Amino acid sequence: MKQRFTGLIILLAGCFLWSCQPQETFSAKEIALIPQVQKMTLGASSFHFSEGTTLVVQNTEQEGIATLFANLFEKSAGWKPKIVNGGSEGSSQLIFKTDGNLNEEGYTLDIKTDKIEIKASKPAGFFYAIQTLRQLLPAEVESSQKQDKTEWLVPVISISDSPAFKWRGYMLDVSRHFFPKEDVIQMIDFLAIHKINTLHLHLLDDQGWRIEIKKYPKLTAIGGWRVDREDKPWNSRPKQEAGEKATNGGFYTQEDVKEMVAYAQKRYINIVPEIEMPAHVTAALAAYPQYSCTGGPFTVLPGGVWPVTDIYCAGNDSTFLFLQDVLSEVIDLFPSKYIHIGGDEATKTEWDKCPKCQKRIKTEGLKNSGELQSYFIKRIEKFINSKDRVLLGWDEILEGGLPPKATVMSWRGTQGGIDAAKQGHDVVMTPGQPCYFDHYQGAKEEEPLAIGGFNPLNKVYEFDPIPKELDAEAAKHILGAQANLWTEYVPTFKHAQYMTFPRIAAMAEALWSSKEVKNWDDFYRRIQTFTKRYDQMGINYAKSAFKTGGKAEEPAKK
Ligand code: TNX
Repeated sequence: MKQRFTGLIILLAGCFLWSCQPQETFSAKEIALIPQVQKMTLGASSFHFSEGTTLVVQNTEQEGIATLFANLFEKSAGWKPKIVNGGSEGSSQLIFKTDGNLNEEGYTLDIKTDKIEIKASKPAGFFYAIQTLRQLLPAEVESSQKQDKTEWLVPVISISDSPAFKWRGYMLDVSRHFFPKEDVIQMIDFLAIHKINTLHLHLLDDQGWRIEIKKYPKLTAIGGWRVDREDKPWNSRPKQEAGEKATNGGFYTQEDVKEMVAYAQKRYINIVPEIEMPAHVTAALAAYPQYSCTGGPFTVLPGGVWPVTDIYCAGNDSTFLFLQDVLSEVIDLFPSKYIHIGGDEATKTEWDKCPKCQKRIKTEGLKNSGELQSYFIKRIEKFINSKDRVLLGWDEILEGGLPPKATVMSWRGTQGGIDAAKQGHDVVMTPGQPCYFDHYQGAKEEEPLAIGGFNPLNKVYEFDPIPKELDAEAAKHILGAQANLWTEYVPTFKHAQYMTFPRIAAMAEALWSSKEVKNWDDFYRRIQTFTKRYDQMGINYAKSAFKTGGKAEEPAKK
């Protein structure tokens, strides 16, 4: 009897200890990391995050990363792990250790039952280790409400990881529809968990100028606003009439920009500003018509325009002085090495008629207005280079000869990228198929109105940024790729999320994970688990991908 009693006590004590220190073992199926990591070995048992866990860092950069991680627990767990800078080793610790042998953005993550060690050579690597760790925690960690029933466990696991491509981008068009600072900041959060490291902001177009330029206040006072024709289809919106008030729009103040840039930097995301030229600039010309060939007048367009003929005058030196002033302010605001100058879709009807442009063609010994565009971009490149930055432009900048140090963004298929890489220029691949996220992702009849096209989840996943036409040497010039969300048909931020997720997860894996670890069926399993995180984060993702196995049928042609 006594023996039985002792046995019962031991059993109860055991249960008690068990409930204090859960030792759950994870199965491989429960793990859903996106993008997939390079190498992982899953062990038995788990590490338990609790109020007593400390994050041990060595410097202020690591401290910044640790703080973001600790903050995750604040709302969902109701407590925060402590952070110590330079503390000694003890139990229940997450330890940051610098390891100079690891490459730029790479890291290792080693989870044991009593401690976690992360190693990286640079802060970005630590940030990515933390994103992986975050994805190993229960999805509830992302919740803004207290989760009383959740045990904060992560599996015993050993991971080593680094990205395949260094440009892992996403472009948001904030001109066709304006998304205020708060939306951009939220998007930065959503992108960061996917290890996306570049946010390209398309800051102006015919339908709106979105960045405050102190020297030219009319750019936003006039160029930032258009008449509201949101009730009409994009391509049949009548222009502003005399006396009509422009009420639709908005812009970022320079303070907003600083805030967005700093927020992104803390999440290892570089914001690349795009200042379009010489076309897609009606919003600028509405404010300063003197920089056009005709002198205007112009109004900010409430909808589509084709072809784009109202462009900057290339014969007028004051146009270049204006653009240099604008670029100077932009360069002061954005630390990005790359400054995007657009360069796409300029129809040169006005240049062909303009005496100043014709004079420029003669004096510069150019053949035609095609070469005049090349002159324009090369002249701007000189200025950008003088500020120690690199010019980036859409693939039209190849026409008439590339500026000597330019990087090319290939959007009209892959040919521009192939040609530029063969000429020894760096390239970012954004071919319409499958990188344009304004295209449909499911059967047309079941999706919100989109611009056209068809880029379902599996096509994005299968994307290889390196075109087969390139040999190993030229392939080195492919920096990576980018998903582009043009917003003619995307009027709200909720809708922007719908077009972006889950496709950005597929793009993130196409850019981070090596071919050896990529596997569509496995990704498709993981993304379905991963969306639990989206739910907790409040991301409005397209569920349509899951109705069709991610491989929706081509929408019926009407
Ligand atoms: C082409 S991509 C454009 C944009 C449109 C987009 C719509 C590029 C450089 N120019 O102006 O918004 O197509 O898909």
